[in-house]
Amino acid sequence: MFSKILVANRGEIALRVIRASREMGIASVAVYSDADAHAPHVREADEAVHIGPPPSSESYLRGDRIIEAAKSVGAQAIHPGYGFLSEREWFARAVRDAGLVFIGPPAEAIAAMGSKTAARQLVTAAKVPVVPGTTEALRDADEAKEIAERFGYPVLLKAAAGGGGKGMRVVREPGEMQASLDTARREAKNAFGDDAVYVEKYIVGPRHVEIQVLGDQHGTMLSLNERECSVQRRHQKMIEEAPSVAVTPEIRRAMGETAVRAASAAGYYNAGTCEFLLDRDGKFYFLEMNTRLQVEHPVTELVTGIDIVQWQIRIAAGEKLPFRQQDIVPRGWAIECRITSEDSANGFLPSTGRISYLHLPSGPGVRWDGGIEIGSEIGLFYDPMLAKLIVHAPTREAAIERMHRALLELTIEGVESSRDFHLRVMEDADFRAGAIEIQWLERRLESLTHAQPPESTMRTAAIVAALIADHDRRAPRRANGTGSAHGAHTPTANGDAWTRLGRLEGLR
Ligand code: MV4
Repeated sequence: MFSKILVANRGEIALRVIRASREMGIASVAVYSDADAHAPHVREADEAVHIGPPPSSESYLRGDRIIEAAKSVGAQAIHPGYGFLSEREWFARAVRDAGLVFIGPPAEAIAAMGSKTAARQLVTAAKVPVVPGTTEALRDADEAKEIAERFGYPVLLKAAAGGGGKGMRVVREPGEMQASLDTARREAKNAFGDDAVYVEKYIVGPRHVEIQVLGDQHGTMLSLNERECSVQRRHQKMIEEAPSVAVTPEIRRAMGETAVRAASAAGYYNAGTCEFLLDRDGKFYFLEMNTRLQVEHPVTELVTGIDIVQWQIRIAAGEKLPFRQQDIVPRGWAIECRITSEDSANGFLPSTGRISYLHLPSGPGVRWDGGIEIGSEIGLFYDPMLAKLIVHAPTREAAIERMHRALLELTIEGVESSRDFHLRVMEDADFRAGAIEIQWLERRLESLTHAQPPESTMRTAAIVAALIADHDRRAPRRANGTGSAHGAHTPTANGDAWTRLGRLEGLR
């Protein structure tokens, strides 16, 4: 086993890896930019190395400096977290070439899944269902129309080099084809430097369900079951849960076996995720594989009881997985809310400032994976995700109530956050019924952000208003002559606010 690893990331995920290492008796080394000199991950690690100025292109994306840092402190392995260098084939290769271990999949597997069309071809050969479509880049609009006739409209034009929804265009009839193809090509060229576009049948109203896989270097590849990730906005996930209300035991088994086949076809090991679209008839289609640890891994950890990050480290060190597929027994329900410094009342505009007050939720079944503390400066250099609030409970209903309760306990001052947005979702009838698909949030955004404050805040406001009125009746402000018309009451023995709050129960 390693004695020291370097964590090539920042924020909550750096802390997550540092915690895993410490529990395993492994020393951790943080890296940091000038903007993060006082960040929690720097303090919590056993050592820290400065790697450059605030822009990530000059710090957290500088693979050369990070590898140099690892060598200088005698670390044997590098954990990339997510984002930044986590899915760069060249970095995984450079780490290996420097005589260090990349805590993740082999560079070849990152490459195999990196091109969406190449991945489609690879997994199709392994009998993995993909959305009906082509794998070859389109020549022109006439060819696209010919193919669309075969699958039937609507179809979706996608960037071959793509991912993340860039260069995607829905085409509903042949007359739109030329203009949509031109737009998709232009977007693809801008985003990926490659204007190759291909065509798929457009799946209407699907869910985004993904399978966590975990494989060792000795031929064991396991499915850790699904996560439901349909609550997303502009391809940014906001809420994830495990399991999914739409996944039956039959779908779970079939989807899990499919994900294992897809990963195995790429020569994969370590942790990875296969994304699927699940349609209304229970049919699923492989979309792409994410060759990294994902933000939402904690929901899987909570329902399976498996520490994915610790196993990533053990697998990288060459250990064998000691469990088999039948040992994976999910328990209860987990939900994660991504707490971002975004102003949901103003189009999710990024909010900046200094965290001036922070009260964290706790209690039964509550996990806080955060990267902030009082005094943290939230700027625009990095991702707006401040923390993840994750809950676990026996049932979905109990998990929603628990998340709602935990969000009520959470106070963040100094920047706007997505806390109120999440409260509203937990109070939403569609969400509570599990009636969600990938377009749900964007259709509901108006009512979830621009209406009144969340139900729970309105109740609290009503209680506070009643308390003030009650207080005014008891202690009229005689000094300025604006005392209550009711005049003074005799103070009661139990006149404290909490007792009075109890008597105002009717307002709840
Ligand atoms: C699709 C689709 C419907 N039909 N493909 C979006 C990002 C990229 N990874 C794939 N995406 C989609 N591909 C077909 N044939 C709908 C989406 C899609 C989506 C997928 C997952 C999560 C959120 C999404 C939001 C909009 C569209």
